[in-house]
Amino acid sequence: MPAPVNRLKQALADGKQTIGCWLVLGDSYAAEIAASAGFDWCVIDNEHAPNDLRSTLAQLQALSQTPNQTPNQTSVSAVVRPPIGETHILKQFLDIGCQSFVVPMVENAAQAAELVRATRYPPDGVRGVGASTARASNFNAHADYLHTANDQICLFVQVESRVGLAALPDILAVDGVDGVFIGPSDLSAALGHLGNPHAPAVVTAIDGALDAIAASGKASGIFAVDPVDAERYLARGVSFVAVASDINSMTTALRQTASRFRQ
Ligand code: 3PY
Ligand code: MG
Repeated sequence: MPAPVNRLKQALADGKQTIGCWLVLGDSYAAEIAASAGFDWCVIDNEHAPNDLRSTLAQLQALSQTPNQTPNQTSVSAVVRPPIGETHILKQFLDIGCQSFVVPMVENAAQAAELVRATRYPPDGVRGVGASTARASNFNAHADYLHTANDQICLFVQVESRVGLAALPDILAVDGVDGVFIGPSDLSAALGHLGNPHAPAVVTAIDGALDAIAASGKASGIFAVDPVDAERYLARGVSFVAVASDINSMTTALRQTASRFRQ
């Protein structure tokens, strides 16, 4: 049996637009709730959330076992954001069964190419071989895993700095990079507008980057939990839009309820 088909990679290659939820509570109960809500994917965030390998594993298990609210009741696609794009860190996430990644702070083509190699077995890459004892191969039940795993990797690199923006054309040319994800928070800080991703200069930079990604034929992604932003990016054709986060949904709902009944 081959490696599981990566439905997110397939959807993006088919030019579909997808929506997802960012998981920052670091909790498999919350992941289960998000998984059933009807998103195409959930990102388990190890950069800005209290996650580690074990909490990520628990969330991957929750996501894979929860049918979503779409008509065909498939499970949601799981994506991991590592804290940083290091080969040994990606290796661990790969072995616990993650096939899709959003890697923060990628600033040049060499770094992007290194990430492609980190996520592929030789001869295409440098991924260490230990899948026979790993969840990734369903504990060796996927007998053809080693020879099919490379084809099912979906890799987004994040561009969210001045240097990264300048290198965007080179990054987009890297074979094996499926898409580029824009981080509005870090990008606004890099452009001198810390905390203000709606500053005109930031919006112009984001729109220019999204145009360049679209022209390359690769998938574009962005974090946009403000619904007005999300609608704008979806209308622009962005293919991987984070329209929610578990913490944002929880804080918004709880604060609204508390304030309504306190009056
Ligand atoms: C950013 O906005 O900087 C991000 O990385 C989105 O999570
Ligand atoms: Mg960021």
